[in-house]
Amino acid sequence: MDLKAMQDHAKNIRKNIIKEVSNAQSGHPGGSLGAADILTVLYFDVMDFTKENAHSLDRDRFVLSKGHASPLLYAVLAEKGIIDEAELLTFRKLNTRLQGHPDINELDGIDMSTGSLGQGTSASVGMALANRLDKNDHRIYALVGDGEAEEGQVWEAAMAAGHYKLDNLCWIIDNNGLQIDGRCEDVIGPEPFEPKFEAFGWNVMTVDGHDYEALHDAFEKAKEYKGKPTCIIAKTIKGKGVSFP
Ligand SMILES: Cc1ncc(C[n+]2csc(CCOP(=O)(O)OP(=O)(O)O)c2C)c(N)n1
Ligand SMILES: [Mg+2]
Repeated sequence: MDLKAMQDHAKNIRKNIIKEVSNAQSGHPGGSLGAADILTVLYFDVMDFTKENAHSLDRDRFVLSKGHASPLLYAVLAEKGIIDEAELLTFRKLNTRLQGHPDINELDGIDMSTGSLGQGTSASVGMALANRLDKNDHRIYALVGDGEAEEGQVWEAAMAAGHYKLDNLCWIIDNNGLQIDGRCEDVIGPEPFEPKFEAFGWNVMTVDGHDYEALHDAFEKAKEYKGKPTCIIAKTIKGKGVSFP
């Protein structure tokens, strides 16, 4: 993995997140910035996803289950050359393709409409099951918020994925300890994640969500792991990369 290239991509992505949200005067910067390193590694190191194959289903797919982090997904798609950087300034404007929450009908690189927390997790399970039935050996990834994991649907989806032994499915929990109303542990504490996912039949790893090598290794191990879905608990800092609150 080219560390310098990863850092450069992540820096551009973070700059564009700030541009999108400040231009719209609306949106979720903290949860977007904090997950920027995870998506950088996924899109520039791990996933089979290019401008050329973006239109196809015969590639790895990604569900932004924490759909409020749409500025991050759009910035990644700009960095991949799927959309022009200039279009990022239409974020949250009337009639834009870059809605406040991702719309699968708008762009090739949006693999599921999300925004209602919890729903993307179930969708990712369905996509992984469908790939198995279709004998398509591409993988399904989903980014799940830790606050999102307070939704019951997440655990129903987790139970199904464990039951069906979906080893083509990889969730990443963006474990920043915070949700919109404060600290997750003060709202409905969803932790500890490791024993819960293990009990639901998952292969579980915990990594520093800003360490490119650690993320790379975890994703590679997940690819090799057979017989269970993988959940990567990524410890992150919400708003990482900017010095102002
Ligand atoms: C079903 C549902 N309930 C409430 C919301 C409003 N909401 C948007 S972001 C958010 C907090 C999510 O926290 P977390 O998943 O930890 O993501 P982070 O903000 O840390 O990125 C909430 C409650 C929503 N989008 N969907
Ligand atoms: Mg959170």
